[in-house]
Amino acid sequence: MPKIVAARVIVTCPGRNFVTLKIECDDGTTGVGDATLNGREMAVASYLNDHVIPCLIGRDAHRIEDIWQYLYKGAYWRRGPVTMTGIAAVDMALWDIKGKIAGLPVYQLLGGAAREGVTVYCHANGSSIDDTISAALEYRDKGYRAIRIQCGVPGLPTTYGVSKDRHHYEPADGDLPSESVWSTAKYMRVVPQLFAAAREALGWDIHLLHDIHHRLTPIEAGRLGKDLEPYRPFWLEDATPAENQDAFRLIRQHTTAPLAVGEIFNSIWDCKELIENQLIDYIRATVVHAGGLTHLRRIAALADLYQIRTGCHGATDLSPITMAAALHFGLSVPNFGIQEHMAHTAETDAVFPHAYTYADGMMHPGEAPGLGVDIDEDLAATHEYKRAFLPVNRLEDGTLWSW
Ligand code: CS2
Ligand code: MG
Repeated sequence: MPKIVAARVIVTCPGRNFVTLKIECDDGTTGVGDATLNGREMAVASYLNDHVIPCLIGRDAHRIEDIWQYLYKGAYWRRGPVTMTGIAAVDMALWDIKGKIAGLPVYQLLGGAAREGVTVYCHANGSSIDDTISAALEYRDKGYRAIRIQCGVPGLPTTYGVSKDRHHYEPADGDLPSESVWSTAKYMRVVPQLFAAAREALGWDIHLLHDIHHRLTPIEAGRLGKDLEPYRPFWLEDATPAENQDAFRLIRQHTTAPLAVGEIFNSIWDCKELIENQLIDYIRATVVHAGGLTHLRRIAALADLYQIRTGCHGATDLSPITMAAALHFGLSVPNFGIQEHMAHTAETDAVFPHAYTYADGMMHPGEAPGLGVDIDEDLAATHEYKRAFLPVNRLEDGTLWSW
């Protein structure tokens, strides 16, 4: 059996922070896992270094499920983003090791390919509707069949999802949280105009997605869903904060616009009611924040009973290791919906050499044994950690609001 003999946490910042766990076995096999939690990176690094790694040494790396249960139940203080991101990193690294020893890409261990490739969606954004549409046309010409559209809101200096450099959107932008201003009324006026312009320019064969990013109340989300129905959105994401899962019942009563939620969920308990009551259409929980491949498969299996499909989070603050693991998952899971793909920068890709590829609106994890991704530790060491926070958001009267 491959015995775990060492594990280390690598923090690097090729333009943005990433936390990586590397596990080593007595036969020399290594595995990597993403442990990045945007804006709280060092909490996970400490959780792994101080509370997880000491418990891994000497264990059988093949016993993925037993180690998962040990780290979940053994912590006593169950769940939460830091704990579940730490467990996810261990889980990804152990699946990587198992695949390497078996000489198989991880998707083969998960049941083999259930489709030819993983359909992905990209992000088109702009400070104006015209800018957003021209970005979307560029992505369509690159073969994307699904495009998320986000535009600036007239009267607001900045807004979520609109980046300064058009292609790489990095929300963690300051040594302390920056502050942005929000107006639901101004936002609700511009989004239907954005969708009308997008349908005009792109036609009906492109899926259009939109991220509300937790900012509406349930009834406002119902209103926006109704306003957008004529434009057939593929999904409205994070329509309202989801701590109260039952709130989605209110949205459902007013609109048939498909709903996606879950990028900030860290366990099946965050979405059990949403799934069992069919209050959503896509579950966005992701490998790195929801306990790894082992737990994400459980969430997907429950969702499948209710005809809910996966739509995993895939922003640039999830490292290429998560991208790789998500593609192995997305290639094999029966109720796959769509995978988010925000391309990393060349600087990041250099630190994380990987086998996954993009072509014609789809991605594939490749055939390399394991996850097909690694970390160049020498290069990683040249990019020092730089504290960065996600912004906070306030209404125009100063009320603290969801970012
Ligand atoms: C967004 C993310 O990609 C998305 O759907 O919600 O960009 C999110 O804002 C970041 O991952 C937060 O770190
Ligand atoms: Mg989102």
